[in-house]
Amino acid sequence: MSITVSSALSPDVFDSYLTLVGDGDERGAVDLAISLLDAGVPAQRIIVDLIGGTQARVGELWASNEWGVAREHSATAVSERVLAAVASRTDVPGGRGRLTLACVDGEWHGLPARMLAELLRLDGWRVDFLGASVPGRHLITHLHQTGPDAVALSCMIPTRLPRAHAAITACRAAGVPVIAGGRGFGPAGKYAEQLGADAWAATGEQAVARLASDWPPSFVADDPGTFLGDEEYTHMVRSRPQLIATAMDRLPVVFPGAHHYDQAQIDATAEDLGHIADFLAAALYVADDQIFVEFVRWTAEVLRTRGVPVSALRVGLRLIRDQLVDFPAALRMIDGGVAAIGG
Ligand code: B12
Repeated sequence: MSITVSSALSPDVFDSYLTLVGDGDERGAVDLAISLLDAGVPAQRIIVDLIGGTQARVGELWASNEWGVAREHSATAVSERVLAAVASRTDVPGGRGRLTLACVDGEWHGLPARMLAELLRLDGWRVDFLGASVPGRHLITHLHQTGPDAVALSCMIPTRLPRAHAAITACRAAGVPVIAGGRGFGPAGKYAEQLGADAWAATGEQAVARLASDWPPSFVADDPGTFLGDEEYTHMVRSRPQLIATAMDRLPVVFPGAHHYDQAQIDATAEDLGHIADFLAAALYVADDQIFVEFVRWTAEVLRTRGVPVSALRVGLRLIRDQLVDFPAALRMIDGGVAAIGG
């Protein structure tokens, strides 16, 4: 395939790439990306615009139920290989310093972090990429072994914020400044600041610019303490299994259709209740109702595209709410979520 630079990232290229990853055509997708590189398209544009842009589209196709989970997984796996192929064909000078990049414990969105790793590498950093879901203590061990200039911490979903806080606190205690990123840190990175990160960047390219121009940071965040959770948060975390088990027991009483659920439906329901508990816990941790309200809104939309009535979500929320009558902030958050999906 021969592509000129001017038309390199035309809509046709995006369409072709989406078709290739949607077909699980690893070879074709790699060939397309390499032909772009050969035509002079900067690796950064392939990473951010083509791979990143396509991943966003993959997310929409999954959310609207046009693509199943397997197709999303396959497309993501192909893009991981494309990213690796692009990286292996780019030489960079190095010399900026050494940096550790990790996803927060329980955070499985490894590809956005990997994209950032390659962008930083292209800018001359030596990057130790630790991948998805890195337990805090192993991250710290790695810091002691390698002595990096910075830690870049990726968090794509807010449920991981309490773990992000623990990791940020431990990194700073080890004397290594932290740059945080990923949409889990909230609009304009507000939770990154709240949890004591030294810096935040919205995108990989902004992170590259920030680290190139102003590092180590002149501004040092206040230490917000090692734990922000209050009694309600602690209760949510400790009683999570019980909350879900009780809700599952009561489900057929308030939702008779559940009597006929097969095992897959039972598992899916328990998983959904788990998400309710996890998002509620995260919202309590940073004391921001919006995390929970947005989650409820998003879940209602995902269920709607799958033909599941919003009443099913209301039932789930009520089953959890009934068990939290002594917890005013949790009740307020659940009520806010219910109101967001129309009472
Ligand atoms: C692929 C994917 C997955 C895959 C990830 C596989 C992998 N190897 O990465 C799997 C299947 C594991 C997955 C699981 C889930 N996912 Co998912 N996933 C996606 C999807 C479709 C693409 C992710 C991606 O590659 N994005 C591409 C890059 C380009 O995104 P980006 O944000 O622009 O990345 C840049 C910045 O974030 C930034 N950045 C990232 N990290 C860092 C770090 C630092 C330090 C800095 C400075 C910057 C930075 O730099 C990146 C490069 O520019 C997104 C949709 C989307 N729009 O992203 C959903 C998405 C992220 N997932 C979502 C959800 C809800 C989930 C699940 C909870 C689903 C579920 N019900 O189980 C689980 C959670 C799993 C977990 N505990 O982590 C939501 C998150 C919404 C939210 N914030 O609450 C999204 C947004 C989908 C959606 N619209 O609803 N997912």
